[in-house]
Amino acid sequence: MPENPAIDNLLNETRRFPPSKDFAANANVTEEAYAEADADFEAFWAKQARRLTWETEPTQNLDWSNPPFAKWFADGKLNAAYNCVDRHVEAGKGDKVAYYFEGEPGDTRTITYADLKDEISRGANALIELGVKAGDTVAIYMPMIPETIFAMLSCARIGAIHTVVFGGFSADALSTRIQDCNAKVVVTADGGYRRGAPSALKPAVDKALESCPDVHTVLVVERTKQDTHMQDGRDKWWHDYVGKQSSEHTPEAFDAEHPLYVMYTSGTTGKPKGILHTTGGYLVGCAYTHWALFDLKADTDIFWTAADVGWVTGHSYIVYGPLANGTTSVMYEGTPETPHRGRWWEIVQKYKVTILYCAPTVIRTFMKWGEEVPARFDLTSLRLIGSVGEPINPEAWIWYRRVIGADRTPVVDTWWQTETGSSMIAPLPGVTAAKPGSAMRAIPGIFTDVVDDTGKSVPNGSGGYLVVTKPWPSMLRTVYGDDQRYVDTYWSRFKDVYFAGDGAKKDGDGDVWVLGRVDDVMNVSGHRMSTTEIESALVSHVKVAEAAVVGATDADTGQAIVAFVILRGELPEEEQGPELITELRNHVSTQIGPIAKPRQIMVVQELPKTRSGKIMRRLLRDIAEKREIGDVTTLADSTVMDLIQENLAKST
Ligand code: 6R9
Repeated sequence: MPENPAIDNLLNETRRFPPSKDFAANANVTEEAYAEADADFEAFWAKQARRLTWETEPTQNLDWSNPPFAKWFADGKLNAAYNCVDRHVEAGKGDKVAYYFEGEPGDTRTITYADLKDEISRGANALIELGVKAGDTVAIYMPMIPETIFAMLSCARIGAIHTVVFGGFSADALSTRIQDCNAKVVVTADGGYRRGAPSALKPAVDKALESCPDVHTVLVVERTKQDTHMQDGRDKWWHDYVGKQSSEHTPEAFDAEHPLYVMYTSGTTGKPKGILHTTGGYLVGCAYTHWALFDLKADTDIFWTAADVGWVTGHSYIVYGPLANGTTSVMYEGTPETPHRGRWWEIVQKYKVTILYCAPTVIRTFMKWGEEVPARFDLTSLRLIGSVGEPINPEAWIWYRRVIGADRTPVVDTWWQTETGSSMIAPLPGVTAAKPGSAMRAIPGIFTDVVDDTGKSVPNGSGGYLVVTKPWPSMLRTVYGDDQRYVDTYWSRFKDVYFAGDGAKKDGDGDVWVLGRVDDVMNVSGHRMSTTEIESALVSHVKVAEAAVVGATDADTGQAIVAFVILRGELPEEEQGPELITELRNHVSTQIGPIAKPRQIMVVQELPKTRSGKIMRRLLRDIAEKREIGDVTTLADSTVMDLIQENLAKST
């Protein structure tokens, strides 16, 4: 169980925030939805499937004949891009804005649904000309610009599987992912804008492709116009190659279970898992939750998910959910403090954003910057604000509602994962009297529980492991190319239920308080990283013999990476100073990406291990969080902890 002494204080939280009468009276979803879904959850989801336009309407709902491999709506056929774009144009909404794009340097673009249809038709034609076929994979390594979305939907349109690799990841991370999913085409850009300056992407692609001989084409979007090396015969400018294509393309319908995308996420071992989502069920999950949890009024709302498209939150709530629902969204390229700390609030004011969805880590940053910053802007357009990525602590929740939501808007804290595809546990904005810090309860059609070590449901007031007890449409279908890993990771810990890897508590009312990961996956600013991945990077440095990494509670980033390293014996004292620590931090950054840079690295002589050789990270976390050391009885050598502490006392 995750040890989290703060949780008992959390559970004493007594503040309640019901929706206003007005909000409740006009809400999309009422309390009856729970009972309706409980009575027949398959019928409930079959009804939600009617939100989409099917070329062949499904007559089947859930096929669970081969658990844990689910099929949903399997005899239905549809095209995801048609559902996101063409059908809105056909319904006379071609002039409706799909995205207001705001570049970091202040450049803007307005993209209508008709524009989107032309762009993705050209993209589809380009991919076809390059020989990409339904079922092939295309890797997308991009900044936050509209072409990222065009590329994703161009793939979806022809039934190709996209895999978007977060632009902050390193060349190594990119090449591993390209190899794992066997992509032969990569879409990238010269660079993007980050903190007021162009930041190159293409060099990382060039480096990654040194170990990916199967990639025959790289399409390069021109964004920053910086000097860019183009390899003859392999690299093509997007504006030349895609730009010359016809904007006519008729989308073909695919089976509901046709793969839509793979998104890589950290696992407990170093190798990332390729989470596979398929077309019909995934889109149903995104469309329903986007409509229900954000109380979406497609005709009037201006929706903004302030997250990267390279995170699942971007896939589901910048791209697929909002577009399936015909929404107008804002897309912002850069960081919140460029060129000033009020940039987000300026954007809310400028576009009259009505719904904002972001992560607790950035809310905590805004708290640090002070409420006088948002106070300078008109935020009265906001009517609902959401949170995702990690547990939101009550102070941040209250601040978010009071300062950003004018003490008026519902705050919708949504628990979900790359694997779940769409939101699972959240308040219903027009129904729930929300508690700050709790994601509340499973939404209609989703069934979760908190269980003990033996898989038994715990009583209210107790903690345990968070599980999902019934299949759901947007669930992952497998780990790409590794069915066994899918079974082992998610369906083997407990019988017949999905193991989410999170610890949680039920309060006295049965509402859920998510505590965080129970495995060795850390959550830093909403990004998941495995301890093993970072340890491998550290150990790959010539001066490091061994490394152990833990996530320590951090007021800003949720968790922060703290590393313990054992140096190689031959290193003289004078070479073990601050320069070495900086060198190691930078090394991790180039190996994995800046987000993986440890906050702190401590040099130690020994690491605490069990008899079977497993590092006991729990104990290192005690040190990192400056707590009394917990139980050491399962250590192979119980004096190791004393040694580490003596060692650290000397060096600080
Ligand atoms: C969407 C997303 C999933 C992990 C998940 C949990 C944590 C996400 C949360 C939350 C508490 C919330 N998490 N939302 N914890 N409250 N509202 O974040 O996907 O990147 O796969 O991470 O994030 O630990 O298991 P992903």
